[in-house]
Amino acid sequence: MLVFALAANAQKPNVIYIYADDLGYGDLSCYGAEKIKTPNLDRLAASGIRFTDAHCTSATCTPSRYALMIGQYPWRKQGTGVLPGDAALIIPTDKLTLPKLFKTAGYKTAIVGKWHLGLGEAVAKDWNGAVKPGPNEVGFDYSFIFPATADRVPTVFLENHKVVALDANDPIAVDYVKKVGDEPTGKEHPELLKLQSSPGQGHNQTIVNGIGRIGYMSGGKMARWVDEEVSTTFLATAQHFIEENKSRPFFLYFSLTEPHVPRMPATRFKGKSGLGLRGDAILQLDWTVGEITKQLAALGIEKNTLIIFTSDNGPVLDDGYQDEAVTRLNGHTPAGKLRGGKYSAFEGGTRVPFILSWKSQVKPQVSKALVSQMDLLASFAALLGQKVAAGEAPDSENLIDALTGKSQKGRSVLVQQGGALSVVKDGWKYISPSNGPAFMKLVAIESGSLESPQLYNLNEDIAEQHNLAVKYPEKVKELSTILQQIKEK
Ligand code: NG6
Ligand code: CA
Repeated sequence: MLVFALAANAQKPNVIYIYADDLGYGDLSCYGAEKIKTPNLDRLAASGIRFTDAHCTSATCTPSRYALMIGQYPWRKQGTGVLPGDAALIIPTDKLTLPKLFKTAGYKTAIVGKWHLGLGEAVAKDWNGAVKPGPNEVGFDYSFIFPATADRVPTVFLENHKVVALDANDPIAVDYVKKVGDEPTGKEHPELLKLQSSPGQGHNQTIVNGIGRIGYMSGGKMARWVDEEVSTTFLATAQHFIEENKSRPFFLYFSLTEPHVPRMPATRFKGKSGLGLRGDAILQLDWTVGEITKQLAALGIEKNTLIIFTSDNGPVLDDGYQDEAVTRLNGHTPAGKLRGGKYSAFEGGTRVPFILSWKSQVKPQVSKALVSQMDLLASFAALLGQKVAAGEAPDSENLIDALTGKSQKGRSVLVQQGGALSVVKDGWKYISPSNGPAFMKLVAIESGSLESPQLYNLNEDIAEQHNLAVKYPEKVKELSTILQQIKEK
């Protein structure tokens, strides 16, 4: 087996991990989308490797990000589901993390963008002081984040430990149980909204920038973001970090908010895609990636910068707001040929775009290797000659050869987390039996839940149309046993 590692005296690559939020397997033109054009990402893909079987660990955000950070299946730990905006930090501060690995290897590390892994020691916390522990305590030298999701309060940025532009005379209070302050909510005053929430999906508590949010906040009026500026704020901050660190190796976790709800891109993108605000947000995302690659070229560091672009879970259309994602879809297929989407145990939940470009080392190609974002920790450790101590990153596999296109061999086994857990091996996928509705009405996505086992042959049936469980009971037994063994590990 080859194991690609940098020579001791070789120049270390800069690494930029760009994480889209809820972008589907079929949302980019390089992955087959015909109703939307993403030229910057297409160029990135053409310059490197486009993976066709790459996965986030889970069909929602928090667990996927948890696994990326510490190289462990998130379902091994309680409390790794979608977090409210006031949750405490769920990443242990004494564990090896992806940014710590880079730090030990001599990198300057930063996160810019969505965090969604909790902040502070407890739910109750003072947003007006130093909010910690958080990203800086788990390995990032610099952080510029929003705490949870764009649809959750507090709708503010934090730079390192502090809320940006906070006025001491207007302190912030946050509550997810009861209303704080006396501002009108989306529920009480829908006429104040510029984007209506979807019936039955909440998103109707505190109103910020004409949009009802999940959760209540008061104060911090100066500090509240304007949705149309969020993405460009992250871009400018990311570019500043790149500029400042152009002469040494850096690791940037650039965590975008597109196309998660509320989709409210900069005004110049509104109406541009013809697919409603979701499509417009994807155009903004593509433009953002283009701005980064342009900057790298201008600084003369594009050849030795390794860029990974991927997504934290599959796509959803109506995720809480009436933003025309459904009504103006125009035949676009966000999950491509895959069944299901966000929240789902079907492939649409966790199989996501994954592009890796590293011009000085990696030849353009398409790779079918089965890879997980959780594997980046062990893989970068191998590349950089770093040790992973026993007990750290237990589920992360060293796939550096597959990731750099030296081999097409990825993982032999992968567990996927939709609602139910699935296991994939040699192109066979077993979805464990689970209760719960097969169709999630509010978001109009098939959950993949069924009370009996499901078995699909992904090599012949990527759309998971033919449940072969009854036909191949031996296969079901083999895979359910493997899943059980991994769970008990
Ligand atoms: C769901 C929200 C959805 C979105 C999601 C998290 C409701 C009804 N829906 O609970 O709008 O915020 O959580 O998305 O509240 S994620 O990409 O961060 O996982
Ligand atoms: Ca997400």
